[in-house]
Amino acid sequence: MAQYDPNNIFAKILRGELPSYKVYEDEATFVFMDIMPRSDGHMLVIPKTPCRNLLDASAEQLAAVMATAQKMSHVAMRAFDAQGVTVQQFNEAEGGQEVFHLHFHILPRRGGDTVRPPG
Ligand code: IU
Repeated sequence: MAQYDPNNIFAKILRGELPSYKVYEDEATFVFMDIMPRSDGHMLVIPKTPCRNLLDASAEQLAAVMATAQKMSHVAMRAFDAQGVTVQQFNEAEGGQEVFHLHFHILPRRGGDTVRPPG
């Protein structure tokens, strides 16, 4: 597996070098709106520390990111008026990953909708 690239887009967002629409942050995680939403209210949850994907994540990073993913699922239900939530995560290009900083997609769902495919 390739090394973590500190100049990936999400690392630049974390450093404030690129703008993002921030939803939430705590000491270990950061949440922002996906720039190409695949459902209304599509959010991305990322750790603040370097991590390429699930394959190199530490137990601490996973615990923090999953706790925030649960919080954001409640946000999706309440603030984005969802009736359900899809959580997605991709690893390496062959697994569908495009940005190589660990992230979980939080996709608010409503009756009869379809999540648009990535890309
Ligand atoms: P993936 O899980 O690596 O396939 O998805 C990357 C996501 O990052 C994708 O949904 C993009 O729309 C999103 N994104 C973004 O929110 N802001 C950006 O500047 C870039 C990608 I580049």
